[in-house]
Amino acid sequence: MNKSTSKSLFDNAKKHIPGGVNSPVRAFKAVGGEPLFIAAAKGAYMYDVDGNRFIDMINSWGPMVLGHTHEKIEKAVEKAIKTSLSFGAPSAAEVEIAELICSMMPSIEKVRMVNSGTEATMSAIRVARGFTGRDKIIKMEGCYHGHGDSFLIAAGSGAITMGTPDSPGVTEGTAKDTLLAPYNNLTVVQELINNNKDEIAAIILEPVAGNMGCVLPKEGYLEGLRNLCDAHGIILIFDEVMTGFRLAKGGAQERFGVTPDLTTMGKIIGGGMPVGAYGGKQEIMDFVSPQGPVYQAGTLSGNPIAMAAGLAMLHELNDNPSIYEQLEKTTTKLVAGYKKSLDELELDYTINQVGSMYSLFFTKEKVTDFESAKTCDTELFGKYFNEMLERGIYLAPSQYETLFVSTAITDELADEIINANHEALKVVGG
Ligand code: HOZ
Repeated sequence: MNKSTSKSLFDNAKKHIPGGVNSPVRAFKAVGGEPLFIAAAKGAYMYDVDGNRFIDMINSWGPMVLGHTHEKIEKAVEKAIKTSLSFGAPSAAEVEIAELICSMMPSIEKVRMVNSGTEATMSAIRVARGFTGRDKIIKMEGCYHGHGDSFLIAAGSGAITMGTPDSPGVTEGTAKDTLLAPYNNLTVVQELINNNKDEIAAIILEPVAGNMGCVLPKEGYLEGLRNLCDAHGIILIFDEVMTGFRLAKGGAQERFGVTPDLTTMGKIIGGGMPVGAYGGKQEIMDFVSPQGPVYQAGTLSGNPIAMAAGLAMLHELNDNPSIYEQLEKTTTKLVAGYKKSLDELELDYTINQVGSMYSLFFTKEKVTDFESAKTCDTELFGKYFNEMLERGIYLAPSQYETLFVSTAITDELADEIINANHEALKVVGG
């Protein structure tokens, strides 16, 4: 595969951008090799600057649930661009999208737009602290909630990949307010609550973890957290940046039937554009300025282009519920195809799947938390990633990420992916 233009761009990028990339996982450090620079994407495909074509299995880390440059979203953006690129003042689209989000996610009575998932989680925690008058939060090991200081403690995603789950630069004072529990472990959460009586403002987690690979909540886990929060006056926050509007219209909370107090959302509500949001119960959200005392603001919040893209995306999902069945069917087919190859080649593996999210872990352990995720053979994953890339399949460049299927993956493309997967596995493990 010709990578010469990507290579020279990367050489140049390293002179002016830390590590040559604007987000660490993209540097391909966890898989060996150098990043490809992307020139365009349409439907199921991404094209790099050297003219190579890939079936995209990341879909901008989730939001491109309808594939890239969906016609309706593209048209909505074209129309909005003619009005302005930014108002910094209220617009009708903000009202419409807020109403739509509240109707799709029933636990959300009021919602505030921000510009990224990181902003959403930082703001949600501040509101939870302001509302309860408490400082501490409980976070689950291996969950990733963006790069806010409070969350860079045993953090997943690029923080694991780069070996900095506890980042330098986070003060001891901040770190001591973040208490940790293993994912899927209610006993430790109960102990933390007992040992920090009336001090815990919030429990935050990804209801399906996507940043240590895809890890599902065990039966009763989310319900157990809900009960503990109710019993102790703690705010339950679901980080649905990945799962929101993807696992169901109403996200993981609809799929698993557990209602959080606050929800954080990300790029999918901007149709892939830089957007985030947090929302939840009215009595909590009314603590946000200017209604209440908790300050949070932003000129770009509710940006008209992002709102137009988000509205087009959410309307499409809201009006076509069969999309979710289609996504799950395709993903289940992929997973079945993978399993057949892995069994045939007698490789150690675990595959976790929920709806259109899945991960292939190179370990024979069940992956239910950060500890079990760490039993994976990451070296083997790196080889497998590169073999898949050679065969035109673009995976997330780390064992500790999730793959996201889009509606643009047809039955034929699914077969192509399964075949490529078989060939790649034969090379690395056969
Ligand atoms: N932290 C993101 C995935 N969990 C990756 C962000 C990016 O590189 O775009």
